[in-house]
Amino acid sequence: MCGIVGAVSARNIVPVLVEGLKRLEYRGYDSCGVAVHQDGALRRARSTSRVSELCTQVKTESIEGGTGIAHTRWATHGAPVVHNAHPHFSHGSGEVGSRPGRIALVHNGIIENHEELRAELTARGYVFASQTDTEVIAHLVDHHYDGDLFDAVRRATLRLRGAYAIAVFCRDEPHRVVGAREGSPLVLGVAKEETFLASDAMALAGVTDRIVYLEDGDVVDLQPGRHWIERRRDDGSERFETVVREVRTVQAHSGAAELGPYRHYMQKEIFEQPRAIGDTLQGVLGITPELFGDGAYPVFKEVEQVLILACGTSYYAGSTAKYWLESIAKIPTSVEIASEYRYRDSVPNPKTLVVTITQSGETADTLAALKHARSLGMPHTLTICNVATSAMVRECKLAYITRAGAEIGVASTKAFTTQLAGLFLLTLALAQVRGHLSEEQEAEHLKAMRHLPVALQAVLALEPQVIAWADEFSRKENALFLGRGLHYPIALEGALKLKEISYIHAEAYPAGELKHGPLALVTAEMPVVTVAPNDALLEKLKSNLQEVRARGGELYVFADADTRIESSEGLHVIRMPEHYGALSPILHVVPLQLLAYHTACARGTDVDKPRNLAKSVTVE
Ligand code: HGA
Repeated sequence: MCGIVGAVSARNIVPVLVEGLKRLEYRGYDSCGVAVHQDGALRRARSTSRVSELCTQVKTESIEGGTGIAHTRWATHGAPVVHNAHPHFSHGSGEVGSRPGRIALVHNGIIENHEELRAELTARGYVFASQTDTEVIAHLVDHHYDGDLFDAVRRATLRLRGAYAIAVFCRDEPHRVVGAREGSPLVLGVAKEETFLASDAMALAGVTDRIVYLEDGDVVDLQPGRHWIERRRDDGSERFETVVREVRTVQAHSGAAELGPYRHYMQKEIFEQPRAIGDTLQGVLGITPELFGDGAYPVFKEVEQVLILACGTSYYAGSTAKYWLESIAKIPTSVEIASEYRYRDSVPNPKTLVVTITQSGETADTLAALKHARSLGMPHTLTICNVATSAMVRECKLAYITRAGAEIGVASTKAFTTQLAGLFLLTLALAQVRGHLSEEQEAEHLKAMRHLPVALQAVLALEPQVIAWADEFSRKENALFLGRGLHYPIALEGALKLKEISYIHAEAYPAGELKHGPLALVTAEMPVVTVAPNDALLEKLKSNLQEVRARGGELYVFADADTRIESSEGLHVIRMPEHYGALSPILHVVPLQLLAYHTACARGTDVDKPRNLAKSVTVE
């Protein structure tokens, strides 16, 4: 989702700001901009095109300076047009028109009380140049400014409701940038004679690997080579106190990973799954609760149920895990969409293991749901997350870090399968502690898990067969996905992938539900994709397939090797190379990813950056 980069330095920092934006580009955005302090004034360039275009613009307009901020925006309030792009400048009364005000600001998040603040600031003579919620912050900082930007930002944040990460500088203080965060990620980059700010350490790869993770309520003062952090006290006093946050050395990883022989990052990431799963399981020599952190054993022993909180693809990983947790670990499990859970009345049980699933660890809805669960008196928290340094990992007591590596494609693939691997380990650990895992069963499951990278390679070899189907799919406008049991969430994930990147309307149903409604939709124009593993429900699923065929529907079946479903008129079968028991969702989702990918390619969509979507959803 949208990104922030800021810097104070003695050198011209514009190339660093633009390079930082490029590293965050993969997350999706609809406009971008940069502002610097130049010759005693604020200067900026903004664009609704790509960052490369912004780069040309800053060169043409000779925008240069040592103090600056930059932003990629994914619009929440106000259309994606240039005048809504960040940075925003304050326009004080009497300063409108050719003379911009003195404050420049970028923001990630949503200001919930923006209407009230806008009315108040308008009454004070401030003139708004955009429809964004963000612009109120620029004016508010200006309103509180009395020669000390740090103080003005501190005071302004006390008025803000909602979520924000901001970076601000002022015309009257040429060597200073101030940042603040509440609910949206923000990090500080420390270097010898310069200091940086970014929404993700990845943006600073190449300039510094010394990172400070800011926390909610922090306001930070950046000057060349030094910084100062204060935190809003949580005693309701509206006072701030100085804090020292640890400077960590992080492994510099670049978002701009090489594409290699692949056409898109999504394709590359689909093909990286054998490696990603292998890395995620590396070091797992046996099942033990401590895989999830010190102190996991007493928690696993105490809990009576599991509550999984997640969004999007991660929610489907959680839905798959529910089948595992109830059948293998015999523990009651519920799975909730994070944004729903936090706003509904629920009945908390303190003996619940609250499990959050998030690729980035910064998903605003999931973080808020976690805090809600905790506020209801459920202290046992665990996350399955791909980013060890994320807010979610810091918030949860226990964690399993998946090792998918940076995922650039907006549509998640390797993050999903590695989440499933982490959730399967969690199932086994809970089963063990609850006395439902014999040593023999443990050894068998571990053997199957270790074989996953090889099994995944064999599934990836199906790509040419999937491409042949994708060509037909690309001419359709609707598709139905069916699955049963633990493959129902896989059908949901397959439909989501197709929607996200090919823009074909797709829905998934548990196969048994077909006759209760969606069968009415089945015609020759509605391809029906079915995940048909050879499990206990196969015979039932075969009847459901007949129901579709009898109505002239075209069936596309991913069948296990030993199912006796043969291709015939209107029935297309791709045979999966192996039958994989409980772990088969990890294999079955792969051809669905490939189907979505190649269908999108055939339709010519922007696969890695599908319209309206963004990676790492850091706003509610
Ligand atoms: N609400 C602001 C910033 C949006 C954002 O953080 N997107 O990820 C806007 O609409 O400009």
